[in-house]
Amino acid sequence: MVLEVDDGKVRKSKGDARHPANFGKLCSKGLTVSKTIAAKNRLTRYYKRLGSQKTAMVELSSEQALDEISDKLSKIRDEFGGDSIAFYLSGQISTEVQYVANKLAKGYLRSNHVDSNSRLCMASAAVGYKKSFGADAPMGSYQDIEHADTMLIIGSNMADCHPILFQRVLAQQKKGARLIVVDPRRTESAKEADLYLPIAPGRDLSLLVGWLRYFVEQDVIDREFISQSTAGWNDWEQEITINPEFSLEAVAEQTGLDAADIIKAAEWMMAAKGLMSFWAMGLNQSRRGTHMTSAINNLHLALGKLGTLGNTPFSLTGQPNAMGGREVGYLVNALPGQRAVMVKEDREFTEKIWNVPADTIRPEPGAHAVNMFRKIKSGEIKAIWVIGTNPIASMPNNQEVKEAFEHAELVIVQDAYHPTETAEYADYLLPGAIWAEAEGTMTNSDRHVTLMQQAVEPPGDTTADWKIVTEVAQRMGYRDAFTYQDAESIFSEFKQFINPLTGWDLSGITYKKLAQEGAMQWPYPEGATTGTARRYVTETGFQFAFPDGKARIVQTPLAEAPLSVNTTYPLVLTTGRLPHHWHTMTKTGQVDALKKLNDRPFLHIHNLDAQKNGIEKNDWVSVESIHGRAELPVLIDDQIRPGTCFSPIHWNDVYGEKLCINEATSPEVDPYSFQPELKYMRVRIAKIEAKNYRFFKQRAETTPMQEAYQEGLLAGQAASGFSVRQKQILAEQFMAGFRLL
Ligand SMILES: Nc1nc2c(c(=O)[nH]1)N[C@H]1C(S)=C(S)[C@@H](COP(=O)(O)OP(=O)(O)OC[C@H]3O[C@@H](n4cnc5c(=O)[nH]c(N)nc54)[C@H](O)[C@@H]3O)O[C@H]1N2
Ligand SMILES: Nc1nc2c(c(=O)[nH]1)N[C@H]1C(S)=C(S)[C@@H](COP(=O)(O)OP(=O)(O)OC[C@H]3O[C@@H](n4cnc5c(=O)[nH]c(N)nc54)[C@H](O)[C@@H]3O)O[C@H]1N2
Ligand SMILES: [Mo]
Repeated sequence: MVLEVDDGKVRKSKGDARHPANFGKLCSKGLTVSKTIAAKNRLTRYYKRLGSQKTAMVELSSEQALDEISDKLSKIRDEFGGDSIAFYLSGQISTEVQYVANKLAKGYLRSNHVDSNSRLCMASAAVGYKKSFGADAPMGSYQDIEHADTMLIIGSNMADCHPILFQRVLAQQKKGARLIVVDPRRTESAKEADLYLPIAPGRDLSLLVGWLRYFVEQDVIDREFISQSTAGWNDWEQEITINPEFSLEAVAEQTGLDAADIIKAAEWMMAAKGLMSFWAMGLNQSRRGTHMTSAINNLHLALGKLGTLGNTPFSLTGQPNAMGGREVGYLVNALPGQRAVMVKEDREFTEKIWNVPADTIRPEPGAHAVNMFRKIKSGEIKAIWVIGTNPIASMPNNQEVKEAFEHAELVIVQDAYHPTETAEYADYLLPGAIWAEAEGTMTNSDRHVTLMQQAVEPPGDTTADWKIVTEVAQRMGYRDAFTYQDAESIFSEFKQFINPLTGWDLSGITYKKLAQEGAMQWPYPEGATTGTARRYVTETGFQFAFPDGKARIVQTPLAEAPLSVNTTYPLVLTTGRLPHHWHTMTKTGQVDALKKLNDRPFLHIHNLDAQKNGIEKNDWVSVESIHGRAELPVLIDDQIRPGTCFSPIHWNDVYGEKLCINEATSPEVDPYSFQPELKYMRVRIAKIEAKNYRFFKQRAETTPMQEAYQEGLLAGQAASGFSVRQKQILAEQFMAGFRLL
């Protein structure tokens, strides 16, 4: 993104034409970023709470806050051990702060309780990749889109959640590529599909394995590739061909899809010269999430459609820097450079760079997010430091998380905006500078590292997030290990973690080159002149990140089925995003244009389910699971599967009691990735008395913003590969919003 700065303020944002992800195009959230940087709700001072949780907070100086926090953390460390301190981090903060927080915890406090909101997001894809290819992160690139002739989007609403990338998909479709979309809702992505499969929620694994069996039956397996470059095929082939669960009839029955459509999609994939598969939360946020990634990888391996132009499985990363976090190792089992705490050599390697004695790093993984909050509740973990995420709103079954925070001895929340749901529970609130106000790097879905340059001064007392963490670490007695001149010195230390097995290598990347040349794609070894678009491909063939160089055909049985609906809980609740808001809306909730474009929360239900429950337009309903209940206005139409309901995740406690859908979601986790099943919960609904919430008050004077928004949106559209229909939708949405302004 390029920011136009005038008089110390960001006036306008535009895309960076050089950037290989967007080539200069921005979505509505990017176009209005000047509003969120200067929003009235920025947290600009340090605060502490004198009384119990939810009472008023008082301002204090940064020095005093940092001294007090360091004292309190040191006392807890000395009395209960460093592993009574936990960190909950985010894919929305820089690689540099992720790195220093992880180093402080695992290397100095000897606590492996470092997890992040990536546990709710990318954990299943990350583990799935490791199981298939030996290492995390996609092997292909965005640029494969321009070479694909068949694209599968399964469990992602790319049109709304990766809108700029979706424009590239649509542009390729215009050139003749076929698009298959699998989603229980007829989303904006589904509407563009050449083949739309309205799957029953939670059943994608049947479909994916069913397709694999069909490939076997049609005799299109790339036997040469399988025998040279993979291991484990024969057993799985045998199992899927004899197991009746994977017959076409059984798969059609399980998924609620037409057998003819299942076959049509398979035929298109078989015939493809370039096959790209995209997936996101519709698959990851499931108790079978890891298996789903493996199953998609299996399809590509079986057909030998990977590692060449336009052929790759490609998991879409949600947050701006979740990939950086995965590289840094900000999950409970990981260490920098795609290493693991369980592996002795990895610990030794890390201990050397961190300059700590042998056996400092503990070999057992810490507690993953859901368990971390449970351990806080039980008192095993005493202190938690949250940076750049809002778990009271975004964790499943959030009542449990609230109880955890109530039990904690010390809650530190480092955020850039206020209020947030989580800040209500903080003992200390620390103001982090956001990306435009401090230097740092982020890595995107396709392994491009981008430098965030400082464009404006951070407001008030806000400080770079990494600086806050290192200031506390220094005060806790680790001065030598945490004295960094600037963000780049952290990056330089991180670069030493080159991993020859996985190919993770940033050694050729410097801040200077990033500033001069733009984003750089890893693996990018020292001396290289370009990045690596396709991993695991060598002159002599494929070299996956296992010692024998072979990819693994991972068996993905249908165990761990989601619980079927019953008479008490007859509907399946799924959750997700709207195009114009970002998560818990600390940013987008401040931008008038966006507020008007998506103006209220809702529970989306099918006409038939509305009828069955005596619910009509403008009614409010309670949506209730065994865990809890939310209360929402309804949206009724035929664009969702009967039996399934959907709620966006954006409106939470700050906007009103019982709006938070995570009061009702499931804390069940995938057994390999420990990612919660946020896309599937059995619920019942009932009409309740309508509430008269005014979600967004209308405002009078917004003219300059209207203009900027209109200008930006239209410029974005003009430059894009939108279809005529897509443009119409946007224009209508925009006009609807514009009229309200
Ligand atoms: N506008 C906007 N864009 C965003 C974000 C945002 O907050 N707002 N957040 C970013 C982040 S962090 C992320 S992780 C990504 C998420 O990007 P996506 O994963 O694309 O978004 P979601 O809306 O969470 O879910 C995607 C789709 O999964 C479908 N789904 C639900 N259950 C199932 C199922 O069982 N099977 C299948 N096949 N589909 C199912 C839902 O109907 C939904 O359309 O978006 C990123 N981009
Ligand atoms: N039911 C349900 N729940 C979900 C999901 C779902 O699909 N369904 N999706 C899950 C997924 S994929 C994700 S990624 C999570 C997202 O959930 P969260 O991470 O909790 O959501 P955000 O609103 O993005 O929270 C980011 C916080 O960081 C603050 N912040 C922003 N920039 C900075 C910065 O530079 N520094 C600091 N210190 N703070 C900053 C923001 O103000 C905000 O409070 O939600 C998860 N929860
Ligand atoms: Mo995410």
